[in-house]
Amino acid sequence: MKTSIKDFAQKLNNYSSFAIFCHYRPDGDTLGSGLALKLGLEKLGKCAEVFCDDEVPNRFDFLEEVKFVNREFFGEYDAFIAVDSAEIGRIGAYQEIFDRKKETFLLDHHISNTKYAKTNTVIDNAANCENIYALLKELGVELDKKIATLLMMGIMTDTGNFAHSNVTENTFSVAKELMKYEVEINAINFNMFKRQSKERAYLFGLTMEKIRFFLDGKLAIITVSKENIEKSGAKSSDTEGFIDFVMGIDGVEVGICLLEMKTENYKASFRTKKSDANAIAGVYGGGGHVKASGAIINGMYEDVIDRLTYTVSQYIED
Ligand SMILES: [Mn+2]
Repeated sequence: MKTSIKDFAQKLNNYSSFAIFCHYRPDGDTLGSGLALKLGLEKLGKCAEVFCDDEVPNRFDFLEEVKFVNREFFGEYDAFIAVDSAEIGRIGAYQEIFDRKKETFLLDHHISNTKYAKTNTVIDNAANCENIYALLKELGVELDKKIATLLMMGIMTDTGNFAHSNVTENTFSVAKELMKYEVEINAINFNMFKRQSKERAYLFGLTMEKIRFFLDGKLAIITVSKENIEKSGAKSSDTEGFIDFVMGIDGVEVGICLLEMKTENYKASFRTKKSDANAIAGVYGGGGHVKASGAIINGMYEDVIDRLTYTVSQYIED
């Protein structure tokens, strides 16, 4: 069942303590969503804690609030809220306690969302932080610089600094409101998009050296092997953004990044210019957005490449 932001806010108001869950491999949108919601609920006199079943990358250090992200679960709460997480599996190890809880909410922007909570609100905005903004407005929360910075971080992350085609009038109108609170967008840009470790730079080189092209150069596949992660000293979370580089290559319509998680187990990220990335990921039981999606694929490396090439050949549009 679909719930409007208004009904969602009304239901939330019935409770006074919340555990908020961000997705693993946390990004600016999920952390911005979770932390802004925590600060907003606290302004209403409620209690809220943020949980993420993963390490928070160093680039979030510029935010004082990042210390409020917990990895180990603790405490008791009236209700649970999942943010920016299309499937329950995205919240990692917390899925079991989430599933057992009666009072659950989710607020998300992925069209593939499986509506795994009791109260589900999915609005197809560019960033989930646009939805959190709408929720905080509905709850009557007065924004401040901290909340505005967190929300702007989510919007800038998921829109590639307002440059992706998912940007709408709403994106800009929320951003305009947030700018009233002196958000330092240069700091967000630097920390989200520019800053990197030496290890990441090295892994980037190792990965791009082995880029492979198929379907007359319309499909580009990069593979981040466990071996190269070890060789470079980088972390698997450092690969975020690699795929976006690939999409800038002349003639590439579909880009895939295969991140080797375990032997014969890959996390595939899909990017497309015109083709349906959600449909391509769907073949492997994954999903996401029309131009950006993901799936987990098992199999021998060359078989995975063959299957992916075939799948993309079926869905490619040019
Ligand atoms: Mn998001």
